[in-house]
Amino acid sequence: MEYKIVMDSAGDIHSLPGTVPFACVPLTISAGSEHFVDDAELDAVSMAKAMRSFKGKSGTACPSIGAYLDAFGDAQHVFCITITSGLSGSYNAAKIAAESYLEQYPDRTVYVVDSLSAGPEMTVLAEKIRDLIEAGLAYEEILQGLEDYQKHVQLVFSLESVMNLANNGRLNGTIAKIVGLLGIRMVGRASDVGTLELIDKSRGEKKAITDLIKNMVKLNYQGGRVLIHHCDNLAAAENFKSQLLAKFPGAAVTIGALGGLCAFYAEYGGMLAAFETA
Ligand code: X90
Repeated sequence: MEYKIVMDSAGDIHSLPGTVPFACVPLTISAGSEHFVDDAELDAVSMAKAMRSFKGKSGTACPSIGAYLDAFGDAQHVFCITITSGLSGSYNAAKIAAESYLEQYPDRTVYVVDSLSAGPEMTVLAEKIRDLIEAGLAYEEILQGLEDYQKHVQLVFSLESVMNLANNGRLNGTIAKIVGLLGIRMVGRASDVGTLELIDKSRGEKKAITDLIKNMVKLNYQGGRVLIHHCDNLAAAENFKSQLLAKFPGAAVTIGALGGLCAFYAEYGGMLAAFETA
């Protein structure tokens, strides 16, 4: 086996279509004494629904170094994508796993990619790496192609509640107090250092979608590919998609589901969108 793509479960996919071997390394979510492994069996929507009325302590944990090592398996060249190092220890665990893998197998390579993002942006990075591999490019060209692509992809999101983010220290508490009140949503983006940046406090879903598109355009969206992931909010995702298409008729816009980790933090109704800029 020449290449393998490994990604933590914040990337929202458990398998990757195509010819390149893929493994998803799960994060875990806990609510009181209950533990959820974010694997293909987890029902992210039911979990997010149940979380809305859960009053106890809840949180998440990143994958262990050992879990990454197991996922690397016996691959010659590993590409490993993690959720932003600005919010999680996953990148660090992957880097340590990579060092130990290379100590054991000095002739192999592991390239760990800090996505500086989450969800659909991680998905499109995995797809890009797969496409570069399938195109038969040399290793250095794959790295270059990936680096170029990362400069032209961004993440925006609309969240109905940010309680789980705030309670787990991933977001400034003053934002948390406003979001959710009177239907106010947090419209934001993944910042350049991989943290949550507030862009707009939008009242109602319609306004949130208008604001998402307005901000995508400000960030230099000109009709490139968009991947929308949502937590049981297909109506909003479809609405978002049709408004994008009205403005950018040729755009390739696809819709998918948030995985467990992102559903926990983006919460029920949350929506994340990765988009390619010019
Ligand atoms: O290590 C861990 O336990 C995982 C911690 C993850 C914390 C944040 C996850 C955010 C998921 C929420 C909206 C978009 C975020 C933008 C990323 C910069 C999704």
